[in-house]
Amino acid sequence: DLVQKYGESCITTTSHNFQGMSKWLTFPLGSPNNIGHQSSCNAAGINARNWVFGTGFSGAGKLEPDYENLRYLLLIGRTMGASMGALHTLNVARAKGARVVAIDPKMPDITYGDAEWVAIRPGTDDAFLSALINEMLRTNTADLDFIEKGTNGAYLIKENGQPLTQAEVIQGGDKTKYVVASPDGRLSFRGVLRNDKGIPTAFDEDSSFKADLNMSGSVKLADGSSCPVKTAFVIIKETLAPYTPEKSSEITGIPADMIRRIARDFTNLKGVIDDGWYTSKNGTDVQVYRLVSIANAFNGNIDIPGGMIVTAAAGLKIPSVSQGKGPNGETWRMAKEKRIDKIVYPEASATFKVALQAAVTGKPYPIKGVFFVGTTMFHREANSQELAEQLKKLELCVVQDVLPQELVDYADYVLPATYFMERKEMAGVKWALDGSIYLSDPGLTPPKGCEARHDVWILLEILRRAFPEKAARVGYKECKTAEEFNKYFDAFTNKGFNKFLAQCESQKPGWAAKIKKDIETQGWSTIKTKKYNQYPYHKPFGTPSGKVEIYAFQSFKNEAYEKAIAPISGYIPSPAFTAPKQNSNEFILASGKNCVTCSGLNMFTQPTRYLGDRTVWMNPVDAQRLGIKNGDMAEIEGIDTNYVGQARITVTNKVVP
Ligand SMILES: Nc1nc2c(c(=O)[nH]1)N[C@H]1C(S)=C(S)[C@@H](COP(=O)(O)OP(=O)(O)OC[C@H]3O[C@@H](n4cnc5c(=O)[nH]c(N)nc54)[C@H](O)[C@@H]3O)O[C@H]1N2
Ligand SMILES: Nc1nc2c(c(=O)[nH]1)N[C@H]1C(S)=C(S)[C@@H](COP(=O)(O)OP(=O)(O)OC[C@H]3O[C@@H](n4cnc5c(=O)[nH]c(N)nc54)[C@H](O)[C@@H]3O)O[C@H]1N2
Ligand SMILES: [Mo]
Repeated sequence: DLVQKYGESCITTTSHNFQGMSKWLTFPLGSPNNIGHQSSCNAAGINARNWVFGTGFSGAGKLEPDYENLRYLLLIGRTMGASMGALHTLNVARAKGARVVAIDPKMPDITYGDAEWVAIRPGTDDAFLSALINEMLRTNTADLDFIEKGTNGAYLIKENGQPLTQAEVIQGGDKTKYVVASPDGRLSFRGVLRNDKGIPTAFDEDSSFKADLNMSGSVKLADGSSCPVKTAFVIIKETLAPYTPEKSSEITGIPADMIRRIARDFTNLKGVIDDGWYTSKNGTDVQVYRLVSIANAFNGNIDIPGGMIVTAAAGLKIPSVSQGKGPNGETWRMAKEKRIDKIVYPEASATFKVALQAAVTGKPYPIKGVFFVGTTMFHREANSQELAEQLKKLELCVVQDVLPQELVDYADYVLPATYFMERKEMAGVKWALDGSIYLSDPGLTPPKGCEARHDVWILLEILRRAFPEKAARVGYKECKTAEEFNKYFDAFTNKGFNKFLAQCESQKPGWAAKIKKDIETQGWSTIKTKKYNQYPYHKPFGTPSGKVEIYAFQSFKNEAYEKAIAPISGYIPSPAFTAPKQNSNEFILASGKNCVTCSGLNMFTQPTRYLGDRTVWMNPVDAQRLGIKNGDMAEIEGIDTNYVGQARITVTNKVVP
């Protein structure tokens, strides 16, 4: 009924990491609105990597610290308490003596052991990073060779902030080639070669040309006029110059000597700063993660052992559904609307909030129905009151989960899904150095009489009952039993795997049998071993220049972007919340996860009710001033949200004043 009245796009799906399943409803229906959870998770990191490393290098796990081989790791708003294997990998390096330093407003679990906790005021990480980079320059420990060759630091920038191109310097020159100068004033041009799909394949430059990082002067243009220029490196130096360790200390609360010591250790040990995962919601997180990447580039540790590396991918592809394309080569026309969040936040990977706002306001277009496929929402969104009001406005609210949770109270329909241990899944291994594939076998089958069904089966069956012709877009016909459905769905996995095996076999006879045996005996097989020193030494990144863009050329792809995401900037006071008044009862509530408390992964929530620390931590300095004792209950009100709640207070030095 809703589709008939308002069109396909009024139906939305969202999930925490199950977009791969929820899209089996939205896309064949014709709605573009399969919108993930990223804005509440790692969207800022994705965006920052996109700005510095470009298309193809921004996604989760594509760039990673070389946890196993690093010597020094700086964690900024990252705890490694995540149960995803990375901590175990890091522990290999720690056993060999690697040092770990966590910059965090509260003491993260990892620092209860031999890792160091450096306390920072929330929302000031960009001031810390600016000082770190500045200090590397002052002590002459930045890797200038890498900056000259591997980044766009030597590229000449005009007074309007935009890069000078070859087209401006010579008649008939190339608009996509940038200009560098030698210390004696000779010019050279740097660009990338692209294949017919537009994917960069190699650099187009004179590799023997040594560019001057500190050039500041003027260049004669093709029309005979003279153009004042500076290198990107000079602009970065000037932008970050005000952030001395002393200045940064005032903003961050980290002692100046400690900033100097961290800078020294970071460069001496050729350390790496983690490029994060969950991002604090300070409204400056893109900026912070860009500075993280810039600092890593200044340390010259890109794609080398122990640095920030590009992970290898196995290249397994399982036929699936995408916008207007089915798994068997089917095609159809999608609704004309754009994905709703992309209208409001075009650069962000996914901002589901826009859909819920549209359920209330009807703008940019009305959203009437949501299928929540494996997401708790009340964990995900900070403002529960606002969320509850938005949920009440939905005409159709469907919750598909393996456990009951708060969202269920707002649902018109609650649909029980099976768990990953009950279904077959084959995919590439994420968050790992080497490119591997794994098979997750259905180790369990739902007991007789159990109503739970495979997520995709539920979704396709709903689609079929409403629009059989749309279900046919993905070759789906009624499946009455789990066996019938598995036969339909697992065929895609088998097809993708067989094609993959054939490709491997053609490269190396006997390889297919080995992969099959690996999968059978251990559940996984490594296909591609990580090769170091590739990007950007031989292969370009996905940026306009192909280099690590320490000065973002993508800021100029749209006029509005230039102001929103400057090519380089230092400390920006948090625009996300009202700053607390000094020595008042106002404070910043910083949040995140640890080994026993969690926001994500509801499965852990029931036990954490009893095991986890659910109190608000407060520094003794504040507690004394406010007359609060350890264990007191307090009423807490959001200055910006007006949300009021009760919480028990733990008075502890494990959190900054
Ligand atoms: N046990 C457990 N493991 C999980 C999850 C879970 O819920 N429980 N969830 C999984 C998911 S979805 C994710 S995204 C990953 C996330 O894993 P991580 O990226 O490691 O993130 P968190 O563990 O949330 O840690 C965030 C830290 O940022 C700090 N912080 C808050 N504000 C600021 C600030 O302004 N500056 C600085 N420097 N620090 C700040 C918080 O105090 C907190 O310690 O974990 C995954 N693994
Ligand atoms: N204050 C604060 N808020 C945060 C965070 C924080 O650190 N602090 N972290 C943020 C982060 S990083 C994230 S990722 C979000 C996560 O928040 P949500 O997106 O709400 O994700 P989860 O709480 O992991 O909920 C996942 C749901 O999927 C269900 N599920 C598990 N397996 C399946 C399955 O196979 N099928 C189906 N249909 N359901 C399944 C689980 O039972 C669970 O209810 O929270 C964010 N919110
Ligand atoms: Mo997350």
